[in-house]
Amino acid sequence: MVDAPRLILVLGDQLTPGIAALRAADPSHDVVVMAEVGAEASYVPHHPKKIAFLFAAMRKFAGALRAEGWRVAYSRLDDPENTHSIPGELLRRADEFGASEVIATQPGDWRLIAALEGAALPVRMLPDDRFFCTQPEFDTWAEGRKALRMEYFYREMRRKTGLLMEGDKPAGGQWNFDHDNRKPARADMLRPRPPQFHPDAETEAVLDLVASRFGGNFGTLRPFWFATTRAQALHALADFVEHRLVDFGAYQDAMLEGDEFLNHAVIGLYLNAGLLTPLEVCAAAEAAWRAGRVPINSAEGFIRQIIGWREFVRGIWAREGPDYVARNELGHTRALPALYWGAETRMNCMAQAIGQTRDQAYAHHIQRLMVTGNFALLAGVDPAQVHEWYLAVYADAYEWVEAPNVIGMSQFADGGVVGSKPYVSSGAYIDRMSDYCGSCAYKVKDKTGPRACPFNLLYWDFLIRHRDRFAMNPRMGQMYHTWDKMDEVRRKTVLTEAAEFLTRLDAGATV
Ligand code: FAD
Ligand code: DLZ
Ligand code: SF4
Repeated sequence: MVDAPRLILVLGDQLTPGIAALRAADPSHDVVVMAEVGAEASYVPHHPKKIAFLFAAMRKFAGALRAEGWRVAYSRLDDPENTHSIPGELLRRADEFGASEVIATQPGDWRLIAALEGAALPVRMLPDDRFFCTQPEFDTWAEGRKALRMEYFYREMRRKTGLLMEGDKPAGGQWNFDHDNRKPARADMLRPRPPQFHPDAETEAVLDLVASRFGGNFGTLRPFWFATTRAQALHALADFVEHRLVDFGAYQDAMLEGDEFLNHAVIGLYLNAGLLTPLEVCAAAEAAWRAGRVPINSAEGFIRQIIGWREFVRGIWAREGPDYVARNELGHTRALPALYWGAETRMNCMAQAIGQTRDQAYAHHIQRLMVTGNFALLAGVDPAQVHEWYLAVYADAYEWVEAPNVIGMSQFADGGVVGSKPYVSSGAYIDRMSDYCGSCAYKVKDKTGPRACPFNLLYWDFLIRHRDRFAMNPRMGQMYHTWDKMDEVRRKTVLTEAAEFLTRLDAGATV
């Protein structure tokens, strides 16, 4: 008698040929299970472009596995037998193939880990080893430290990977070149944009499906231009390294109206779905620097995002556990304003960041952190609602990477696990780094009055509401000092106008 096959689960963000579950499988015997299911497509109202990207990439990955000789049981969303959950599809396939065991790679979402642990058949979950740093290594690094700071972790990762190292010294004599970065950008019609991939017939079929099932979700589906295969994603990477990496460092924090991508790579969605590996991405950037095609501040700044921030947040997510997404250290309870879902706003920075999020399922780091994230934090929005919004609207969003960035870095709802102080700013920062303020209905220079920039009002309101917590923070003392020196009438006006603004926001007025 032939042994029963095992089911090899490959999730939508596990589209990597060498992923742990596939490595542990026997292609001549086992059955790969992939499934488009309602539960995954609707745990948050994902942007239609995100769903289409994943379904198209999943279908093509399944085709590539079949071409290599794998047996793949693929469930399409509209298969009549589809049970619409991952455990349900595993049970159905176990019945179909006489399998009694599942091999999976650990999902990047505690909800799905719990679902697999509770499945009515045994699931062997292997660690996801597509990261430079294993979880035991991260835990060893974190053990006994008073605070976990990315910069020190990053240096360990440089040493471990050997990226941008000269012997045991950092290339160029410094670990971090950010003092050369953070320049505002000027509008430039000739700035090269990321390549656009024309949908083929298979992707078009997915687009029709997504339009009919998820057309009501926030977000524009067409034109759809994302890469959906590894070959296309590699092309997108090469295009970035050739055309945009050169000025990545200088303009990584800049924001410009109508220029959604600037010098960013726009590869997060490919990395997180598994179409690209972090090593090949970093190696390509390092090679460009060694060949003298890009400066060290750009290569270093870019590689730091990947072996530093990306690995750091992965370690934090795994270490902090399932309750992390429910943390709310600052006790914020305001409902997420309707403008996040596209309701009209007079704040040009918010309209720009949210408008491009609707159209492209993309905003770059500083838009996420210093515009939409900053506003939600200053306004005291419930972090769980902020977390769900970010998880839904970005094509690169999965809990393991989104939650530490939102709950931690952006909303300070973890009380300082990810960052040492909250990322808050008045309108001045946005004005310095963007061209948004020039065409805004508000005046960034106005601190009070009918056209005062809401960020200016809410900034002080936030700091004063949380004075007990932050006044002793050495990096924030100066702000309280500035407030205390302000004229008393002015201080009162700021707080009164901030309260009025928040009342209008809660009432659903266009702000
Ligand atoms: P680039 O700016 O070109 O950077 C290159 C790569 O570095 C990215 O593709 C990404 O893989 C990595 N990277 C950069 N910053 C970070 C970071 N802080 N954490 C992890 N990786 C990073 N990134 C996600 O991948 N998914 C998310 O859901 C996500 N949510 C975020 C929410 C908030 C509030 C903030 C402030 C940041 C978030 N980020 C998230 C990080 C960052 O904004 C995106 O990785 C980046 O904008 C993706 O675009 P890009 O590929 O053009 O990145
Ligand atoms: C995000 C997503 C969506 C929209 N749909 C599916 C799906 O139908 N099938 C699937 O296997 N994965 C999907 N995903 C990705 C999962 O939600 C993801 O694997 C988990 O959130 C863990 O990161
Ligand atoms: Fe945003 Fe204020 Fe500038 Fe308007 S004035 S774009 S609200 S920062």
